[in-house]
Amino acid sequence: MLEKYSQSQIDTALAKLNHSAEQAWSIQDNKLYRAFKFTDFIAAFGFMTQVALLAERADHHPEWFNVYNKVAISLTTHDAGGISKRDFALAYEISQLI
Ligand code: H2B
Repeated sequence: MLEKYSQSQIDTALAKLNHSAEQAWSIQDNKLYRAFKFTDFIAAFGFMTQVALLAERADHHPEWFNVYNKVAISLTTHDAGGISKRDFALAYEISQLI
């Protein structure tokens, strides 16, 4: 069973994650959240396909929302009842796609 991160662990990991990110990840509703905007639906869906492959490989899956060229991703660890290192690991890999 994975340990949920404390507030100070979240703050530290978030600062590290956002170090080189243009659009920052933030905490929304106790989840690790980031919104992405693409040129069109095909670009957005292509990104989602890449994220799906990462998620399946990690056995860690996003809650997400898509309309046309917008994708919003929320990450949480159900097993831990909060945000864990698995969310930050996937968020980092997602950031690398951009
Ligand atoms: N994804 C996310 N975001 N959180 C989880 O706790 C989680 C998951 N658990 N994907 C995984 C699947 C679990 O249900 C399987 C059995 O490993």
